[in-house]
Amino acid sequence: MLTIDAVHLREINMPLAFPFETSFGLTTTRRILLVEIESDGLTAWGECVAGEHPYFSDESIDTAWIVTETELAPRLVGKEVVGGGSCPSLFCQVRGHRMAKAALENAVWDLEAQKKRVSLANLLGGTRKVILCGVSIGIQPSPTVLMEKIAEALEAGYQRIKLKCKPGWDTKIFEQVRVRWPEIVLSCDANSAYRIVDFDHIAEWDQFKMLMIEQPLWYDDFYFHSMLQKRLETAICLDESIHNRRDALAAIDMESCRILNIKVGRVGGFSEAIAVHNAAAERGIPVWCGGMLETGIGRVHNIALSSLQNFSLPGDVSASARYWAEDIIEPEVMVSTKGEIEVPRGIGCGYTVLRDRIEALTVRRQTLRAASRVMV
Ligand code: OSB
Ligand code: MG
Repeated sequence: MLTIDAVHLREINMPLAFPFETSFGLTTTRRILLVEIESDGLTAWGECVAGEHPYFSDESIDTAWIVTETELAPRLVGKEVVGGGSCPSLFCQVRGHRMAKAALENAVWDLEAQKKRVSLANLLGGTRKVILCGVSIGIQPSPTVLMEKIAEALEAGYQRIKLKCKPGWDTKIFEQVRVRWPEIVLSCDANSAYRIVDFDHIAEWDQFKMLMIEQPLWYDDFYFHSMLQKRLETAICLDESIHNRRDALAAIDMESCRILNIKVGRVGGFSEAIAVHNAAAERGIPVWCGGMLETGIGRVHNIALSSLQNFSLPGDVSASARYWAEDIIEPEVMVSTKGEIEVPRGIGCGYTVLRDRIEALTVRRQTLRAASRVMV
């Protein structure tokens, strides 16, 4: 059993090493909610992947902060829990707010791994020794800059290139990339930038033999994706639409997609991420681990998750240096020249969290402690 003695919330501000542009906007600096949970002298961290604005999902760092402070952390402090798997039932009265829930749940899994003296990957049921890495390349100021970014990533060894796209930054770009690199594993991610009138336009992309087209239509849609999938040779991959195992089952059953992107924050924590993974595995649907421009804390949790067997396609989990001048963990996440990250075998998440660096980046904080402990 784990006794949850305290939950600490903090917001850190960190500039990205390179601005990141998607069809829904440009990110240059990240405001990030970190949670730290104390239990019997052990401590573990979690990262909330909600953005500054509710553009990717309906959560933002500010909604996550208030829900964590007023609803979620009070359901955890002072409790005795078996482990990370206990969190969904503690939190289930609160609807939605999955990214806020995931930050806490994932930290509890990390605590459980430390307590049992096993690696987090092991505790989650992971068997892979290395994970397969791709990159997600944002919309760039010009095609020339994009081509340089792709060349760099390929030279570094990344196994798959994903291009962010939107109307006006799509067919012509894919064409140029394919002329220069006819054979690379290529995909694109529209973050919901297209509509039914664009079906013919999207169908033209079959010629580029991409591994997948990620979330081309509405962020909450299954039905029209299934209509589009019928028109395409290329697989559709859903990201935004999938919030839980039932969504995955519906999407697979309706043939809305042939591949799933799993983001642990988007589905509310490791328990649901494993459930989505297993549902997909049982139905022969490959999955890969998405990214949300995480710091090292969220990144190492993504590495542990990606060690599950059905994460058979390269994910968006890449080296720390692609995001940060200095990460907040040690060592930084490194990718081999084969485009792989080694799954740490050490106890817990297998990396050291750099508290001093986090301290220097902190702009607000809050501690919730079990009432009975405050009095002694
Ligand atoms: O749709 O996968 C996405 C980043 C922020 C929000 C949504 C997405 C992304 C990425 C970047 O594609 C993935 C990463 O490198 O962390
Ligand atoms: Mg995506």
